[in-house]
Amino acid sequence: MTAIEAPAAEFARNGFCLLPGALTRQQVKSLNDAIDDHQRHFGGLWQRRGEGGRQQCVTILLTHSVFDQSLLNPGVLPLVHHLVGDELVVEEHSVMVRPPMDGPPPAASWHRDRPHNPEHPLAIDALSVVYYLTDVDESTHCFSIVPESIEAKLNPSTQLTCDGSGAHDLLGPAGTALLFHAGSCHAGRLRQTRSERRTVHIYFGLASQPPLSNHTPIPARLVEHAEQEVRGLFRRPNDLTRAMLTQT
Ligand SMILES: O=C(O)CCC(=O)C(=O)O
Repeated sequence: MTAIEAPAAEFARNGFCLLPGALTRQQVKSLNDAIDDHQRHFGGLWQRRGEGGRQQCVTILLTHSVFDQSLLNPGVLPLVHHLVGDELVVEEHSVMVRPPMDGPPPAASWHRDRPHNPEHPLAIDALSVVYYLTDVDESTHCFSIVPESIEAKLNPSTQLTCDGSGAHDLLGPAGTALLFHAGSCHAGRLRQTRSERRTVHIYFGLASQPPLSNHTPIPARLVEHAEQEVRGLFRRPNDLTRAMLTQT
């Protein structure tokens, strides 16, 4: 099996796969340092999103190009391309910080980010890559997902519920990448913990569809990148990116 076949088969079986060691320790450190720096200088750009104190920033690419490696990771991108296909484009990029929690955690909020796409061979409307930038284990907050096969997703008679039954908590050391089908049922599983959890969340989609959102402005250095393959990932910018690039 090639490096792509095993995780691709796992994705087809469960709607997600884990890639341990997708970022080196040095990369994890440089991204965490950049988050510290960003919070010091641009604290107002971190949205407080409730849900147990979740903080999220969608604009870190504008000031900290070190995050480009999360979008262009040669250990992850070929698998994403294999799963999504040639229409692959970047839709969103954000960094999430979940703070330590003193008291009992709120219940998990189970949801599907996107519908299934019957026109795509893997029912993909969007696919997400999450990087753990801190160690995630049974004592920390984690990402949790209900396994669901691509076959089930493509079968119109599948009864789709999303109450968290059968969910798997996805654990792994800092540097782990998690790929998940955005049509799958998932949630942040919060715990009473002394640890902060840091993650990068990326959504990839299809160039033939309208942008998923106007959350993330993509800087000119990526949209106008010297390498055609990289430019291709940003060839269908959202309205926010278009406005930013024409006005600046
Ligand atoms: O990683 C988490 O804590 C949950 C993220 C999530 O559910 C989402 O971004 O849709």
